[in-house]
Amino acid sequence: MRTFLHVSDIGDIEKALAEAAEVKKNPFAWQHLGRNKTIILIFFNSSLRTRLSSQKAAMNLGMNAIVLNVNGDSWKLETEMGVVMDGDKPEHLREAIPVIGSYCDIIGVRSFAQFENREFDYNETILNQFIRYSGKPVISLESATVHPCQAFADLITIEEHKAAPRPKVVLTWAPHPRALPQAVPNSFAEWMNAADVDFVITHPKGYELAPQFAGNARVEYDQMRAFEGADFIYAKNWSSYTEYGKILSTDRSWTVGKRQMDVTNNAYFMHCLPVRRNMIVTDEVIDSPRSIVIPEAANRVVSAQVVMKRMLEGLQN
Ligand code: AN0
Ligand code: CP
Repeated sequence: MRTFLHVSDIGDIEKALAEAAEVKKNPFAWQHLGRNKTIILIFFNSSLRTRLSSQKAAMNLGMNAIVLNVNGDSWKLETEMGVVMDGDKPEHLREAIPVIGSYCDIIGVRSFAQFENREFDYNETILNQFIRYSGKPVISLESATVHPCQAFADLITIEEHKAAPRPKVVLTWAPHPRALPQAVPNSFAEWMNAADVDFVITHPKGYELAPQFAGNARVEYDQMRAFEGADFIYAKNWSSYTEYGKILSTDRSWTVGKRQMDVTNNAYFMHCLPVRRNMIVTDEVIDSPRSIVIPEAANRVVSAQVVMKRMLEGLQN
């Protein structure tokens, strides 16, 4: 595996889930793969889970992990090509990336959507420069349009908790005071469309996801109808794709509470975290025994470890 952005990068889903179960059961069994290998994790944006779970996954594999916070610890990096660098950024990605590549075997990059230009974001301009100029395998740790480590962990969590062979999974938009990226819902939709689940997306009009991610998923604009009989509720805020980066609604009736959960099939509640309580979800729901947000976050180590393991195996050949 040379890149990890899309569900297609993981290949056969059943095989990936079986490998995840194996890695979870025996996390230290592949330490030989990471011996004398280094991963560099680059963060252009904040993180709690991704930076800790990626480091833990690397350690489980016997790898060294180096973390760089671009906006705190290093030179600020220019990302646009062809600009006169007379601003506040003393170094260009074009040099920084091959330099980083020369110090490591695998690179992970977190670089959120910037919301200035949809084409710049949806072309994954920054991540693609890492892929092109580093010469190393690259993992998206949430880039402009995708968060595949999260979606893979979500799929593992659904697999572990499902009671029916083909559960009903509902992705619901929920209100939030700030404009958030579409990366998490994009990847969740992409992975659920590929998995063996009955997948429904619900959101107010204007929050349609990009077609390449929404695929053929059923979209239901009535949240209560979407929730009927659901086995898993996956809440997330995102800003508009069509009116790019805009907040079109702050309707608090979309906050996931007991009213909506009561029409489900005693559904589990999921969220990638960080979550704003009583905006996205009520205390009552997130504190209930059906909330699986903590095991979901714990599975971030497992998904990251499967991805890194496959990349290390690729380096052996
Ligand atoms: C980010 C987002 O919505 O993409 C990260 C989620 C993993 N969330 C916030 O910025 C609050
Ligand atoms: N879910 C997730 O990626 O969390 P962080 O932003 O804390 O890494």
